[in-house]
Amino acid sequence: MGCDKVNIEDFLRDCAQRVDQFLEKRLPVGGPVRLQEALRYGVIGGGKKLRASLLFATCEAYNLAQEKLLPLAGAIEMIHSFSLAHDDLPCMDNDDFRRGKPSMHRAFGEAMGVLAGDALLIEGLSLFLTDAQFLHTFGAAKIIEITQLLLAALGVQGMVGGQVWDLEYEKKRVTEEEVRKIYLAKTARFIQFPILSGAILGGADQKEREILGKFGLQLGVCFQAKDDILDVTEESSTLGKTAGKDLEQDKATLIKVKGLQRAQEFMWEEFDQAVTLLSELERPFPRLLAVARLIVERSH
Ligand code: GRG
Repeated sequence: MGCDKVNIEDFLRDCAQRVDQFLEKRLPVGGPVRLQEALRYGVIGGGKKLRASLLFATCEAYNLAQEKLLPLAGAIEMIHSFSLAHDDLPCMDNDDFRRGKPSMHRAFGEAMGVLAGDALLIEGLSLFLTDAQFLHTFGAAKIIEITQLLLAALGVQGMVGGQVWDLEYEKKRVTEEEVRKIYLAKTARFIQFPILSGAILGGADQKEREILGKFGLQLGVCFQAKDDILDVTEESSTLGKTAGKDLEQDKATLIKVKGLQRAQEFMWEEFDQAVTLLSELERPFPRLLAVARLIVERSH
């Protein structure tokens, strides 16, 4: 299947629409109305839905229909949106804008920013773990395995630990190795998750898991490098969030260590290595490669 730029942009748009439609039906009802509104605000109709698209793209290589994956795709986007709601809080990166609109705590107040984030995480986990059809399709063993992978990607050696380092390294001298350590924990393990969990659900063998796992981490490093590059090269209006924050807060980024041009070269070298890794596999992953390329070529 050809995956040119036009194709892949259509693919991403379709994925985002499908996940949004699913979440419209499946976000929790009951409980405080204001909380329900905050959950919708946090996850529906905004964001690129790149992580859900990585899941669908990987699973396409295993002939797994998107329909069957929606509970996991929705969960991934809810959990991602939770991390953004908390990341924007005044006690974290203190950002007023996200996805072209006021960030969660600016729209709903700080307490709700915390609580809606909590609910997005918990209800996100619940979305796929309590879905009878999903459990029946993939079986308990695979679902326990991907849940363990997800928890590891989010925990002390994953996103939470990475966020702690991100805050600790503000305004400090930092090396390339330290930046890589932060990128891997804060971002890359959760970019790896949709790829590796998709492979597990698809029945990948050991070699495929190993290579897709390495590919996912390298792509995750590229993703964060690109995010940091965009922070200095694009306008807030293009990004939908406040540009130039990394410099303002003196964050530990590759650009701080290497400068813009060498950071860009580094990202492309990492990307080329990731593509080479995939070429070691007999099974082709054209859609995954196309989404990966879009991640490094995107403008927001
Ligand atoms: C308790 C698991 C847990 C986490 C809390 C707040 C926090 C700790 C971690 C923050 C992690 C974070 C926000 C990392 C940055 C990753 C990043 C560059 C996100 C932007 O992703 P895009 O561009 O956003 O895919 P859209 O808006 O398109 O969805």
